[in-house]
Amino acid sequence: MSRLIIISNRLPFSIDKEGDRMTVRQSSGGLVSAIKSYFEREQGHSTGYTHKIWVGSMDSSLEDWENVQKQGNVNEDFEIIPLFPPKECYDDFYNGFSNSTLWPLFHYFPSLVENKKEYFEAYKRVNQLFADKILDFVEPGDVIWVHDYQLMLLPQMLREKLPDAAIGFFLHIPFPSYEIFRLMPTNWKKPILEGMLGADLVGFHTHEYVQHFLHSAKMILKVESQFNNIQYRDRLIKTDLFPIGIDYEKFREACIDETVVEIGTSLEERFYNQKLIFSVDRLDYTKGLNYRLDGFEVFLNKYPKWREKVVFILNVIPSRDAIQTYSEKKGSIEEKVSTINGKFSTLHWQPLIYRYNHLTFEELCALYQVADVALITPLRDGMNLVAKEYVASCIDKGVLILSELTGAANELNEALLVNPTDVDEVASAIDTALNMPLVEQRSRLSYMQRRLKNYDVFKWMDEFLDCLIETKKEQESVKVN
Ligand code: GDG
Repeated sequence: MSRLIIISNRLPFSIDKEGDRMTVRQSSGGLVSAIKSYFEREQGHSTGYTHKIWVGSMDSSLEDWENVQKQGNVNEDFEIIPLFPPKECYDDFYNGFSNSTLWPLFHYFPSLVENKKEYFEAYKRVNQLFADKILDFVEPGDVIWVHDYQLMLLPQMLREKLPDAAIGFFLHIPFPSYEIFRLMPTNWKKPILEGMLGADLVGFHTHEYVQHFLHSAKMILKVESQFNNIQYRDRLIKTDLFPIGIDYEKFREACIDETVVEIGTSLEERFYNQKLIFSVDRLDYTKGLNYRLDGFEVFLNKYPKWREKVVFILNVIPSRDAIQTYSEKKGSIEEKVSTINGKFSTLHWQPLIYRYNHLTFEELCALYQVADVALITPLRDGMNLVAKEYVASCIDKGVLILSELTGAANELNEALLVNPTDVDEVASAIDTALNMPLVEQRSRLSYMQRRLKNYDVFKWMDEFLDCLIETKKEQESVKVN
């Protein structure tokens, strides 16, 4: 049995320091919850890996990390190997190249892209630090799985030193069309594609992202593909779609959790006789929050019969506030929220409840359960797990309004799919959702729930890892023949 090494930019927790007291705070986020669920799954399942290791960077010092370990505050089902990149270069790597160059470009916001040489230099440097760290402890037979856009150069850096290792790479965000990808300077886009092709298996959420990647590889690196397989530098590399799932049972079990039920009941009492619309997103321009608020405003204007009968709970999670575009976004959302509330509120009713804070897992599940409608309308999203979690959490009612520009829209066809920039369409979808008979709601939910149950996060990880091992075998048989 081999060891599984997961590599992501961040570890699944961070350290909070209050004087001498250190506490470990679990991070939220799609990648973290997916892999943690998989690692924690032991009862009745076998992951097939005897030893699991998670490598990621920490924003605390080595000293804090050692203290937290001494205090026995880290109690995970896997070994943790932290990396401490120097602060000055981490900033250009993370806020710079990762989130001001790659993120806007890959989400089709080319006007927000900042192309700065020092950002790319820092990106290379941090990817190399990850490579050096892994090369320190990797052993023959280890299976290496690199995650996401912050580490696109890493597979090739590892391949140079580990020609036979099993290396997988998964991109959690969209891979854009060639016409967008080619906007990146040549001396960056080539190493990025080559970096990804250092892996044996390159995975994406959707068929479109796979095709976009293959097209860019063909146009930029002149490599041909056949049935999603690429022959590059004498190596066979596979690409395929692996749409990430959720821990379906965890959300179903939360439906009967005492705390979740308690919070849900108090929400129902508070909003007695009113319909609830809910959304939760990181604060990000890709999430389409301004358009969503415009859509809600048009809805209140066009369908006045719903005034005083509907409340929209908009929960926004603080994110990347060191980047100017993000901090500006916060101001414009808050302005719009207060305009809508100022315009439509009565003495007894306020249409929007806006929160800028994290929710506990129990609060999140309770909101999923009591919400009559989830309004999830990103302008682009690799997948969007919130949509899947909402559907999984609905018991006997619930309508999902989902942007057709999310990866999740491919699987959740029974949702009301909308173009997120078409505010009239969003407004009319809200009205349709609120009027939808319960029988139809349940029927749509049951189709989607069946799909989410069958292809959950465990299946996602198993399929990716099995495919990686199969690819290694195929490479061997090609060599022998
Ligand atoms: C990438 C891609 C892709 C959110 N707020 C709270 C909270 N969450 C949890 C949700 C969900 C996760 O965070 C967010 O899921 P996303 O799908 O939006 O993923 P990201 O991590 O932002 O990003 C995305 C994903 O990777 C997976 O491949 O779907 O397209 O951008 O699990 O439940 N959890 C708690 N409190 C919150 O306030 N407890």
